[in-house]
Amino acid sequence: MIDQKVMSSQELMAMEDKYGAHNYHPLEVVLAKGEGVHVWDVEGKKYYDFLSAYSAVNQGHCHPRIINALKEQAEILTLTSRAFYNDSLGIYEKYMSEYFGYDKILPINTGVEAVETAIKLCRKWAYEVKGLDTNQARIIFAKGNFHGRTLGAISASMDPDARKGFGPYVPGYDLIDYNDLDALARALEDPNVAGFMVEPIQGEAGVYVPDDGYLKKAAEMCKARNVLFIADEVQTGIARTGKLICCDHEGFKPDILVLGKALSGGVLPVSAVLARDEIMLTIKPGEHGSTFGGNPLACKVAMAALDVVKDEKLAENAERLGKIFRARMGKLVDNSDLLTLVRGKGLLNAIVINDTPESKTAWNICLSLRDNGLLAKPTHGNIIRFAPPLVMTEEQLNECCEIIEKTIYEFKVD
Ligand code: IF1
Repeated sequence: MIDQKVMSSQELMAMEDKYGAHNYHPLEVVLAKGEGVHVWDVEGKKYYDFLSAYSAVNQGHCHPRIINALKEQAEILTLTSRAFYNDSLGIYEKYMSEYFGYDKILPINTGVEAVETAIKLCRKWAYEVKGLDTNQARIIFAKGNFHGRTLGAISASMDPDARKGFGPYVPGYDLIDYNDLDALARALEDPNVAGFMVEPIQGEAGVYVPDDGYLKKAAEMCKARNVLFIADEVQTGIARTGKLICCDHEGFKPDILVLGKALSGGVLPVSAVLARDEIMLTIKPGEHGSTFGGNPLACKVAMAALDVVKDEKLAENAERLGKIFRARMGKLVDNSDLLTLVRGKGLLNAIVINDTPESKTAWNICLSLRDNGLLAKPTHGNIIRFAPPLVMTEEQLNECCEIIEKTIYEFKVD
């Protein structure tokens, strides 16, 4: 066993570089502890976490109620596989069905597995209920999407980094412009279209918020064509945007709802697909699953994580603090040549830097933010995403705004 206490950040980063695959380029900070809205690095420096593990830690780091649920269940039963029943799964499924208002849930692990599940479910429904000919089903995706890293997900991607060198890709996909109802109408003319999968806000694309009413209208257009509207709420779901799920802002329910990340408060990979019986019951025993999906530990952790969301009114807090944050960042945009705009919903926000996507400006601003005690990460070159844990107080948010303002005002472009 290596004694971690004597290792510096530099040594730990060098170790990752030498022994780990180079599929990431992290910001240079080595985290060793988290609590609520804060994380600490190996040297003991404290930071505000403005990424929240890409919105998996909405409930804050190491939330005591979630960690208690983890500890309690970990000593009793962790995994049985789905070869047998277990005493937590049914309780969790009922809880999820009532919490989100769907007939059924299919429990799985990572976000992208839930995305894959939704795609398979949509195809199965297309053949068994909609009545399409074998292998003819098509699914529409929006350009700029991010749905994960499997072949099924990257086949829908246009991002060369995510895609290039990994072909051949999964067929049966159509891509249309995001936030473009005319493009959707044209794509829906193909009678073989079975589903439209979309993020209610495109996270990776740079927190791109569509026009008010776009999602609801898109869902109505799908319904009129007997096409399933599939919402990938892996990032936008679980209170992040100021409502339980982002589609709630427009008061409609997707046919298939895909959830992940904060379903466990960032404690374990827990994801889920929710749908009504007509869709969910098209998948029969043996046709889909995973060893860990629906394990008792995940079930107990997820229920605790969702209890926290309700009891601590995290959606309401995200809605309220998000407005304060955007108002304050809006003023900063007006007063600084370095920024062009702020956008977002709830506590999923981004600022756009007044520079080319190829420039290092956003990255360098994130390094300065880090030095000033706040961690955020650029996305798509010149955009910085701001997504703190939703347990933040107004006082803490104001302190964070001061850090961001100070950093921007003092920043010198190379
Ligand atoms: C990485 C981004 C966030 C997602 C949506 C499915 C998944 C994700 C809408 C898959 C995952 C992640 C994964 C992470 C980077 C990240 C990300 F920057 F790429 F866009 F969050 F903003 N649907 N998003 O956002 O979920 O299988 O990862 O659990 O390092 O790839 P997963």
